[in-house]
Amino acid sequence: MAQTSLGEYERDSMSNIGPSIIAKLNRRLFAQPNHPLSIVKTHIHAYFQPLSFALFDHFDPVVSVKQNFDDLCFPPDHPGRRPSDSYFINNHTLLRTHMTANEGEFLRAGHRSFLIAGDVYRRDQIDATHYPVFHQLEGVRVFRDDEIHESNKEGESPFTQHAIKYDHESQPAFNQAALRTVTDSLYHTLNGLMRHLFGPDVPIRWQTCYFPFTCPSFEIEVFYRGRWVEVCGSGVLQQSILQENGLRERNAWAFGLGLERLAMILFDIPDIRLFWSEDERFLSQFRAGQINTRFQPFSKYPACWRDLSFWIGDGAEFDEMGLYDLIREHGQDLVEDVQLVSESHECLCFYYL
Ligand code: FA5
Ligand code: MG
Repeated sequence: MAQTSLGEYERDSMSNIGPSIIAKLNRRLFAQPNHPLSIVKTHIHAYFQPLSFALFDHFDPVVSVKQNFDDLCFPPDHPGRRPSDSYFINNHTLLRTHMTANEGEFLRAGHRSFLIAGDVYRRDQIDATHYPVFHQLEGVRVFRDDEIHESNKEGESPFTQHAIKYDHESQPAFNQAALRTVTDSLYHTLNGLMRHLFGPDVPIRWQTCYFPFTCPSFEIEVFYRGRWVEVCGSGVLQQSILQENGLRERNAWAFGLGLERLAMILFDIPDIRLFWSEDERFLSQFRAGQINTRFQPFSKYPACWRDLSFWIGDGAEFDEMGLYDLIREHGQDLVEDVQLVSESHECLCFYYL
């Protein structure tokens, strides 16, 4: 993928992207195989691979207003369209606010089961679970007509009756069998993914919600550190979107996962800002393919190592506790660890940080 550069775009009264966001545009966290976001992405792909989903990533986050909003049935007054909520390059162009913006081009290229992952940008609140740049992994599955069947009640998701009752009015071309097949498949596929990621014991819950481009729509939340964290939006794609992209098929589901939030829960990473850290004390904790890592907190101060060595005269006693007191007097609590690294009969060598 070529470097993203905003220099070639005209600016106008909608332009609102500052240097701190521009600095994030080409960071490519996915390009680091040992980065926790890459590890989560790869682990999700491993779940979908046997289901024949292809994964695409590394593509440009610059999209048109048409791709990000118009084509996805966002109403004209939707808050996401405002410069207060999204990062606009100009009146027609912005940094995508979700990966759904790229769905259409993959549908038009003929893909029917696919994952697309990338960086997305939103003006958002400041706290440990929100950041103006984050990563989403989107999945889409289009159903052939011969895959629609009257499913047996046993496998039916708790939301299927809800979906049938309320949503065939807003999507009139949907028949009940289609709605049932697609909703059940979505429910079982994403529940399976949550178990693949978190095992059987982590509590998850589903809620109905609203997206302009899906109906019915659902969110998944995971219970973590005493509260419910939203990790996924999903739903049955509006049939008009499939038609606009030239598909003969009428039925599809889609979902969008927040990769930072999944990685935070999986690895016990307490703050979303850590994903942008270039500090080895963060990066060295994670290895490609390992999902059982638990994040070990480290100082918020940059690492700073010092070596000390002492020559001890013949017959002299070395007062180790005296040394610790001396270091504490000078360095106070900034000194986090002091270790003896080598010892000979006349020399002691310590380092501290
Ligand atoms: C969407 O972005 C929809 N495009 C998802 C979707 C796709 C729905 C396909 C239906 C079909 P939402 O705004 O809820 O939905 O974001 C999806 C996930 O991204 C959230 O569940 C959350 O895990 C994550 N997320 C949202 N905002 C932030 C943020 N500021 N920082 C970190 N993660 C975020
Ligand atoms: Mg949401």
